[in-house]
Amino acid sequence: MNVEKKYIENGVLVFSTGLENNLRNIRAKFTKIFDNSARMNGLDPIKNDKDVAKFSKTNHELWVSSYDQLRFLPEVLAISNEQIILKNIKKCGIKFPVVDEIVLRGDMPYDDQWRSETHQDSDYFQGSMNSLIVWIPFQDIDSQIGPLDVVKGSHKNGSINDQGKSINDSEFTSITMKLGEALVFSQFLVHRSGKNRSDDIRFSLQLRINDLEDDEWAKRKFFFPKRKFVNSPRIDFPTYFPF
Ligand SMILES: O=C(O)CCC(=O)C(=O)O
Repeated sequence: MNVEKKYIENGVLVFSTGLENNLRNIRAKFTKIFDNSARMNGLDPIKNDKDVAKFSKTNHELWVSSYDQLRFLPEVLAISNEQIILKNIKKCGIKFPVVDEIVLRGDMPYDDQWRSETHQDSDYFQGSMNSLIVWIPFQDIDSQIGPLDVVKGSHKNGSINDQGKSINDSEFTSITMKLGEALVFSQFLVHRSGKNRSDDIRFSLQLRINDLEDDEWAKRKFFFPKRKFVNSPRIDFPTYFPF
């Protein structure tokens, strides 16, 4: 298989998806989700990022409940099946992709508590050796809104555990991006979140991809750390057919 040289060298690859309009529409829908939830709970309408950020402070629990639904929009789930995404993850060595997890982040302006500090994703995946992440922003990513910071070439050392914490700031490259671009990075790449110092929310999608053709992973019986899930809580709620 011909794996893209740049990806092998850097552990990271940026490509254009042509999905700008789709991503713009999805981002507008995020605001609508918060707006619906606010209005259906007797609160003021939510019209823009500023309102969403305020909502996160004034009604945090309700805000989280909406936030948790963003990634389940059919349009978001469908992104993982876009031909342009499949073509580019193939270029990065994935032969038989499965989506291990879909994460949707909404980093509020100046809200640093949810930033991911320096880490590698391999420790959480434990899947195929060629596992990778497709990172897709829902707006431009400039230095103000907080690019993803990566240490190019760091993937070549495999899992480095605690050594990562001693990596110097000067070794990181901040990846600025335009709406419509996607970033692929190896699960072994050392990276961290940038800080959002803009007035806008930094919405981004992370598709975590494993490869069913990896025989090493197959021999580990497609190890899947999240298999051991907890019993989901049960609550009392009204039960009626709504139509
Ligand atoms: O989007 C970010 O700021 C961090 C994402 C990240 O660390 C990850 O996907 O592993």
